[in-house]
Amino acid sequence: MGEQPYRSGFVSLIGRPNVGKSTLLNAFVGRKVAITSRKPQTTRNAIRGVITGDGWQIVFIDTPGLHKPKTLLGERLNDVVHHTLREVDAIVFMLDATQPVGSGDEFVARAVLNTHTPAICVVNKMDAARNEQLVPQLQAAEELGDWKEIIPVSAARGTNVGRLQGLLVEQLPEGTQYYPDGMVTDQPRDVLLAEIVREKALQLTRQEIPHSIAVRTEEVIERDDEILEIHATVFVERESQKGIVIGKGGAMLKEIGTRARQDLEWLLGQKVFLVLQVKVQKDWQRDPRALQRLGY
Ligand SMILES: Nc1nc2c(ncn2[C@@H]2O[C@H](COP(=O)(O)OP(=O)(O)OP(=O)(O)O)[C@@H](O)[C@H]2O)c(=O)[nH]1
Ligand SMILES: [Mg+2]
Repeated sequence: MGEQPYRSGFVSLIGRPNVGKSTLLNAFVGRKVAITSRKPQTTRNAIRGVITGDGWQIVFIDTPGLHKPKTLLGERLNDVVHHTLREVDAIVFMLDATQPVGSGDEFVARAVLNTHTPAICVVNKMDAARNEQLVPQLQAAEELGDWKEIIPVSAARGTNVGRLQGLLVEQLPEGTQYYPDGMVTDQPRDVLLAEIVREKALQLTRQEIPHSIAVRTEEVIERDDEILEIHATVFVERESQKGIVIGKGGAMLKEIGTRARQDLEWLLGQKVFLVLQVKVQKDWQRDPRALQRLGY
């Protein structure tokens, strides 16, 4: 018997907003590389997460939820999805087990099937669905398209994530190892820092504010006392939003900072001193130059 060839490839996670794509990415790599939240359109960039096994490597590409765009930012997010769809070896198409399959899912399914790339359908959040809900959902998934497999998963609990990984490895072509052993993401550190701050801001704000928030890391200082000093700016679109994000007597901004610092210290294994400021960048979601400056 000859040696097994090395298998490797790119797999994108696709679905409408909030189905759990980023949660699944984190479950695969075993670390937070993508932020998650209950608010739709959390993810704004194609984030790579890598898992390396014995004789294989999967490079996952988490994508923004595909949706009907209302702003230039929304259009950009959809462009990111369509772009990644063209360059992957396999696709994980995701549905939410707790939500009826609707036109949003049909729209995404069509985009996936049009690529003629092997696609596995994941029905996520099985932990939150009753059996009477899950069975018809799996049937609805089958009617949506011609999937290689349909598998119920709980990204939050890790149920069936290993099985899904095995199915994906089978789809990979022969290839080379793209990333060194142990590397789980190519996301620059400064981007991850800003994203963690944005995640906390999303958790603590509501209505239109989560969509209006962008965060940029301004400066990171490795201090002599081993503390990592991070300066970041939270951008909002209007003066009124600035007041809300800062909060009464600065309480909101302080809470965002405390939560972010705790996560960052845990992620980096280092003490962190986090300095946040809030700035208005008027209507940045619709402004091409502002989008560019904010990395979108
Ligand atoms: N109960 C349950 N909740 C989940 C599961 N997976 C994700 N969630 C929750 O669903 C919400 C959305 O998860 P995300 O991972 O941010 O979803 P997403 O598809 O990346 O969303 P966008 O980036 O906005 O497109 C979060 O509140 C998650 O905690 C799961 O398996 N079970
Ligand atoms: Mg996401």
